[in-house]
Amino acid sequence: MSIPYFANTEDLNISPEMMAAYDRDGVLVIENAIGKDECHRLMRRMSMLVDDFDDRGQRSVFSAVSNEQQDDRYFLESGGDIRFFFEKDAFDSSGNLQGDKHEALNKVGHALHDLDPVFDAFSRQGKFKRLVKALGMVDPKLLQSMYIFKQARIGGEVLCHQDSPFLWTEPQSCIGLWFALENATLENGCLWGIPGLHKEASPRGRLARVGPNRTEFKVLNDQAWPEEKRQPLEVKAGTLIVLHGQFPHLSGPNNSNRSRHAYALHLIDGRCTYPRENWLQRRDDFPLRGF
Ligand SMILES: O=C(O)CCC(=O)C(=O)O
Repeated sequence: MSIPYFANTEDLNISPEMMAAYDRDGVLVIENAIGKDECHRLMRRMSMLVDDFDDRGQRSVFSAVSNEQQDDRYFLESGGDIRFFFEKDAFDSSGNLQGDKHEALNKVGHALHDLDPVFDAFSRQGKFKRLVKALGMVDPKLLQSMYIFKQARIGGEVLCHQDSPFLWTEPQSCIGLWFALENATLENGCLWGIPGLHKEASPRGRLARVGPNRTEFKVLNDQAWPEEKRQPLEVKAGTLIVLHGQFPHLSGPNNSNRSRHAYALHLIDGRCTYPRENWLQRRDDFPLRGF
């Protein structure tokens, strides 16, 4: 059965059919969840943040083509900051940035929703609060935000993964809200997912800090993902894809000449324990906030 697409009902109200689809598949696709004006507002704001970013300083690459950890401090301390990560193919063989910085970044994260007024106002809308509460979150906290560029031609592939291993809580509670800011197609690297596997007893792995600047990905279940069951999630700009923390998902490389910008916000339930070993930590003076 293919993953259904739902039209937005007023203010993202969740119908019993939507609830049943999320429970069955671990993913919920809601078209026109945000307006084109909102997409453009976030894109314009990001463009201004990139204008202000000095690309001659820190140059950290983000790649999601293996479980290899990103053990640099720039990444590990990004949970409480707005940091910029490049595509690996943005550099030539001598390490020089090729082209414009606006077309070289992989993502910006991970506290846009707390530190930037435009992303804060977007992320803390009542309709998103009602949505995650309807899906069972009692005390939603906004943990992580990422602006994902999936650049034309160099936008890297994201291997099949779940989000809970990276945003572990006890018990598990992570939900991802992934907003397409531009059309996402097979050509420019739309999301894909494998429905139903979120019902497994536990996430298939866990990323944990094992030293001050060192993390390790511990495999808890080494079965291969049944990739033959994966389904493409081609969507129009303005669509929201709600991802259960244990929903396996991926995206292909972008070989086209069109970018595929997206904004992803991850929430956890404040009633759950958030371990000190998680890679993403915040300073004590910068606590997690809800809506
Ligand atoms: O946007 C993508 O290509 C991947 C996003 C993703 O994996 C996530 O938001 O968890």
